[in-house]
Amino acid sequence: MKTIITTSLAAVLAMSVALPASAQISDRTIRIANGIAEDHPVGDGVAAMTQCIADATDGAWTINAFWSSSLGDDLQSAQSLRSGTLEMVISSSSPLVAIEPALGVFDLPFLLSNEQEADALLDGAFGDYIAEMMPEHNLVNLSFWENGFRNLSNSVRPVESLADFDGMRVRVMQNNIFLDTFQTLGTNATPMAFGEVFTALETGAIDAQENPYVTIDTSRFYEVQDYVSNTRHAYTPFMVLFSKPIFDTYSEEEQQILYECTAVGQTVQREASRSLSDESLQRIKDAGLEVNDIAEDAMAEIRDAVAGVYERSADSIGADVIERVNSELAAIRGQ
Ligand code: KDG
Repeated sequence: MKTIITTSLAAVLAMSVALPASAQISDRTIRIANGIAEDHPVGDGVAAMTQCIADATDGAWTINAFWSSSLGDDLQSAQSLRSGTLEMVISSSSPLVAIEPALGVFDLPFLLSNEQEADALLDGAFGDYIAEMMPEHNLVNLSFWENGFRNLSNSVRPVESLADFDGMRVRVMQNNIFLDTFQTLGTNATPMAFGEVFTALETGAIDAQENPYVTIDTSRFYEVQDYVSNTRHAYTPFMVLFSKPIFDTYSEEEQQILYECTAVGQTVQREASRSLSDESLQRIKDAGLEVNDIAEDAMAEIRDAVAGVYERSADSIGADVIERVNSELAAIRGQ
């Protein structure tokens, strides 16, 4: 009898080893939450990621994206991931500082100068360092996509100098570093979830907000604003986050598909973000908004005014995180 059981067990083990990889792929549905509209470049990334997943799973997975905060705001959605009740969120890092304060490093004013630096920082050792902080919060960061360089829009006046910020009622993300930055600039800053911004601008509850051109365009903020100033005061990434409680139920092959296909989405999304930016700016101008650059001497005064945010934020972000980002950026810049 023992011989028969041993033989049967060997046969089962042999089959499991020999089973085609597809046997490790189950039927699954992945819901994706985010706050922007589908015609934002994130939509391009999601479409590319979805096609990659369809090919890799032979159609076994269904991807459902929910746009314009329809599943809740960024922080609410991230909390759902942590509890295992939602699979994925594509969110700016900024509102998630309530979960991991170190993410505030990306909100430091004028930290990054261009997209090349951003890609090198996020796709290199520093991005890995930040991603490794997520599992303790029941989150898995699959990839960094691009929110982009943020510019101020408002309905009061062109902002051409530090003084022009004075008294402006500006919505900022729910993040103390952005709050400190815009209070230091002299504004009356109000933290607010992204999904509330359009109505607050439309009703006049606030005068201003700050976002990349592609967001000002695709979320139609230009319909309720009059001025846009090319401040480029911060570059914020999108985090493509997955629920760790759900991720842990996936086979190794399924987990690899998530990493590989969000990487495919990253390439497409970043390209779309950068190619659409100029089109978005033109649509903003065509809508009649007054768009201005800020002279270098005025920008220098603005940068100097907010330099103190770094020191005031060091404790919340973590001195080691700031030291790490500075050394990584020095290496990227060849300094
Ligand atoms: O879900 C999309 C938001 O995370 C993103 O648009 C956040 O930039 C943002 C803002 O201003 O709230």
